[in-house]
Amino acid sequence: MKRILILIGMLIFTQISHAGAAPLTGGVSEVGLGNKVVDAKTNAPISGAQIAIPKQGYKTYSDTNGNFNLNTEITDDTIMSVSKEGYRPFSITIDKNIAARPMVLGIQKSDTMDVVIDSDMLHLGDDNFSKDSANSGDFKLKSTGPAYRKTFMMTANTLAYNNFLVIGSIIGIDTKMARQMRQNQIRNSYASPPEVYFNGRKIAEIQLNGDNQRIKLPRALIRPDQLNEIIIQTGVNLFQRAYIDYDDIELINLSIQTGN
Ligand SMILES: [Ca+2]
Repeated sequence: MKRILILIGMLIFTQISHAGAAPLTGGVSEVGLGNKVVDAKTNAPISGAQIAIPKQGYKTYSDTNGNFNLNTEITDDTIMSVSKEGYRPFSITIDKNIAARPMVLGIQKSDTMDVVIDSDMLHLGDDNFSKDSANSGDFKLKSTGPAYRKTFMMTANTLAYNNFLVIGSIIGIDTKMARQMRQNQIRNSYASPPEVYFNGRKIAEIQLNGDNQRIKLPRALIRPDQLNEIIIQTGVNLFQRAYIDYDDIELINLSIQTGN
């Protein structure tokens, strides 16, 4: 089986530009203030976008100038999502430091070919995890078990394009590589990577946590004008032999997008 290594796109860093040069009132940095949602292409401010911290059940909206404040405390890494009709669901993993500076979030207009598979926060695993796990502070949802499965339609004209499964954000992966990248604090164990199946074939392993991960769907596997199926199976702790300890992970914003 061909192993496809998915690296975190640097996209997140292009999409968040810290407008930190302009100090806030009095030069005092106040957490969660001075953020903005803009159109990624035109930079025009976007009003009425919903900004959510799903783990906290926190929601707020951008004002007529696209501005919003996060009136909630961010401690550990957590997923923040932005949604607005006509735009692709957007999410980024933020932490205390990122939240402390003004964030400019560029969101993209949705494409008519986009297929939104799921925009809910999903928790895969068994609710048994170490506090040192990557982003463990973020786990609040009950796990739906070790695998996520969903069917969706793909039209015949998608065959004219490259199609990608896009995962908006994913946290909690405790692979060896995630440990090497210091995405978690676990010293003495690691897990196998989550696996992605498309129409019954494994198409990827996800080694790292991150935002906007894109997995190419092999064209030959696409079933045009029929239901297609995606399965995401979380990994297992490779150092726990007494029982199966699934790696507890969370992800948000699954979609199919065309691209290059
Ligand atoms: Ca577990």
